[in-house]
Amino acid sequence: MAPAPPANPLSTTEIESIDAYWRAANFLSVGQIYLLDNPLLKEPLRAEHVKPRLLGHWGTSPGLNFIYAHLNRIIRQHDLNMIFVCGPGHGGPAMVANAYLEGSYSEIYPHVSLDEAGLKTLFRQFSFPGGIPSHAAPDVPGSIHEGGELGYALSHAYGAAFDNPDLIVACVIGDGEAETGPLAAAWHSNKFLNPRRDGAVLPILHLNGYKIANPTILARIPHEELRSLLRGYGYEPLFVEGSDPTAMHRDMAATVMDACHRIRVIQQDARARGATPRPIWPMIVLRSPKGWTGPKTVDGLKTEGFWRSHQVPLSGLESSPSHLQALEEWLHSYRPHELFDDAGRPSTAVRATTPSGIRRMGANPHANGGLLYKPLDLPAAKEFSVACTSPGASLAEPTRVMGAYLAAVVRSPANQSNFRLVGPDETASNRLDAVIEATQRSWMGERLPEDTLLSPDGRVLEILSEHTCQGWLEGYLLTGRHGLFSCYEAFIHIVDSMFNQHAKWLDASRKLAWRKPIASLNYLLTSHVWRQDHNGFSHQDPGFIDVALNKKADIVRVYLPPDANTLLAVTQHILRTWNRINIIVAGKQPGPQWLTFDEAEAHCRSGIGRWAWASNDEPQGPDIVLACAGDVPTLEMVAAIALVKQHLPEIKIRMVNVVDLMTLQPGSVHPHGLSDDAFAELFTRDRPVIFAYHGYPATIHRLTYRRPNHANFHVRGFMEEGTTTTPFDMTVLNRLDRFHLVCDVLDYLPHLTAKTEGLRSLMLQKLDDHHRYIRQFGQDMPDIRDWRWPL
Ligand SMILES: Cc1ncc(C[n+]2csc(CCOP(=O)(O)OP(=O)(O)O)c2C)c(N)n1
Ligand SMILES: [Mg+2]
Repeated sequence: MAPAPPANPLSTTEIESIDAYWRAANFLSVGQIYLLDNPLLKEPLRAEHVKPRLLGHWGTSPGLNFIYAHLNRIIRQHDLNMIFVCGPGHGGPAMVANAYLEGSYSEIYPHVSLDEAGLKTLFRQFSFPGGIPSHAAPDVPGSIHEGGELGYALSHAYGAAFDNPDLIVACVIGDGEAETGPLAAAWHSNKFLNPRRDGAVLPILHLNGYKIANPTILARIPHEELRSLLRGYGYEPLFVEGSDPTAMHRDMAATVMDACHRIRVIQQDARARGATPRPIWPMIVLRSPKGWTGPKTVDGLKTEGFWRSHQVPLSGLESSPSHLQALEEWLHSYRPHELFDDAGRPSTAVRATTPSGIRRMGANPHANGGLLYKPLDLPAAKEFSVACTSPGASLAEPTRVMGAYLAAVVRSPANQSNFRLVGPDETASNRLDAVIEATQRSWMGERLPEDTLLSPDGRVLEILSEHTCQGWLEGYLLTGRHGLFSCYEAFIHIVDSMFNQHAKWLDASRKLAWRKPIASLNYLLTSHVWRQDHNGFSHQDPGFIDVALNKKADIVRVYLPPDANTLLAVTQHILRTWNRINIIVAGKQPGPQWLTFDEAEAHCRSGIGRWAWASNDEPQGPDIVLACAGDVPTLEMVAAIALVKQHLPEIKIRMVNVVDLMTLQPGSVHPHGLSDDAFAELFTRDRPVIFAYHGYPATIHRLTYRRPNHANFHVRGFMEEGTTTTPFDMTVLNRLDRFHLVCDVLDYLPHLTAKTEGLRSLMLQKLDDHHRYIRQFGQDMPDIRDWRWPL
């Protein structure tokens, strides 16, 4: 138990000034939702002063304002370095109101000045065409969390706190949000937070009792059950409950002080003694009415302290004089004339309660992480490359090679608090274990003598919650650091929606000059569709790429390195990029090494290219183009080419490998897209193209449908045929194997029919042999397992 905090009851004057601030923030929240004009109510309120469409969320806002006011107080009192993660991001009016009152808003947006004209702009712009969104979106100073899609506040908060020893991340969690799976898992982040090295998270469960139209679960379980639940998650919940403002200010001030005191004691203890038993961190449960201080009833129906206050409690104002009057009374209840002077400036009493400079939560650089961005110290990837004396002569496990490189990245003293690897318990399985050996896994839980590579100081974060992994990494990146998320390809779909949200965040952020670029969100998707033959159908899904392609072209990159050296070159590249989402799909199983490191690097730079050693189309040009993207499709295509060359050497083949999928899109759509001329140069204007692709065939068509020669594209890929079988059989089931590919070549070069029937029968025979062999012996035929590029 932490020693009692110093007694510090709020004086009457302090209560008055904090209440004035709260009233001002509430007034500004209501004003933003409702008013077009007459911001200081200098005239009687008329319907034309009110917005024609009322869009926003009132219910959560007074609680958020209350919390913000009290955090401001503790920041000022102890000069704390604190940011605010607003789980109920629909409380955008509150976030904006607070940034405005503390002055950070007008510094960034001078046209929203601290005067009457600025107030009018502030009100008008909210949820208004050409104005600002209704949530805690990137345009809100101090926000790293939009909160539109609920569930990620706590994992974002912890991500921000890792490796930021001085930072306290206050994280408001809606009691509805707390019902989501991602939020439930994120409570356990405290098992990974090291008080010696990391900052603190102060969760504040906002128990306002309701969601949109329902009570919340946590508000309707007995007090003791809630306390036990939160204690079970490893927190000491401190309760602030009630609705009387004066009593609540007093309680909240004491509780916030208690919580911060406990945090300080935990940190001092850990940092002075060096010991790191897992602390029981404090958290706050704020039980206050939803829509607190709003209309108590509307049309006779309970509104304050009920779900009816969630959005806009009073509506239809143009046709309802009584609602208009209720709004006017509601606004006047905050006594705006005491809070703003005649010119519309917040009063001295109100302004006196806010911190100054970068201690203001809207101006804290951690919430604009690009300001703190330091490039990674990257070792030369070439030193980690594998020998390649001739194409396909040697084998390598691509992700193991990448792992050795990442281990060097985490070992670099310059990167000690600047890089994290996250994953859902698959880092070793994905053969990145060198990173774990270099730094260990982060673990604050109990450790047994037989445990290996678990340490409070470990920098690899593993929790079996893809949501939490993603949230941590996003929080880490948004506060200016770097990282990589490695995941089974099929299960990355679990975070499809989080990916979407981050892509939207990046898209909106890059339009704001004041938001500085942050490091890219990097995914390594491995144990991919073609190498999950042991786990079967549930583990076979290449569709994340398609989710990613829906996002704006300039945000997303998809890399399909065909071998270990190319994976290494891509890794080195992506770790230097910013404001992107980079997706690498690469296998972990031993595979042929096709390119030297220098060739791989050049291949990555162009993103696509003809592989001369596999082609025989010069000087006269190809009869057919054989293209591939992905390590397994590349292997099968190269093997198919070997068969064609052996049996029909007169066929002129051009082999094209795609490592950067975005090169296929027109240059007008994606910055990496080839020009149409360059595309036609590679794929010709009239030759058949057979394309062996890692994922769903339609994706290649989608990317190339406007390209010259698209009508001649024939794509093989995953056809949703999966099961527990051999690796080669997976390709056969989906007609991506070398034998089917040879048949495709024969099909699309019909003038060769007379000479090719023998080869076709041989291929069908091979497929038949394969079918029988694997059923008899349980593994692939030796000439498949031991195949090497022969030429
Ligand atoms: C994942 C997700 N599901 C549904 C919604 C729709 N939604 C918006 S606000 C809300 C209720 C939130 O309640 P709570 O977290 O208690 O926030 P409060 O407004 O009460 O502070 C819901 C369901 C959402 N935004 N995100
Ligand atoms: Mg709620």
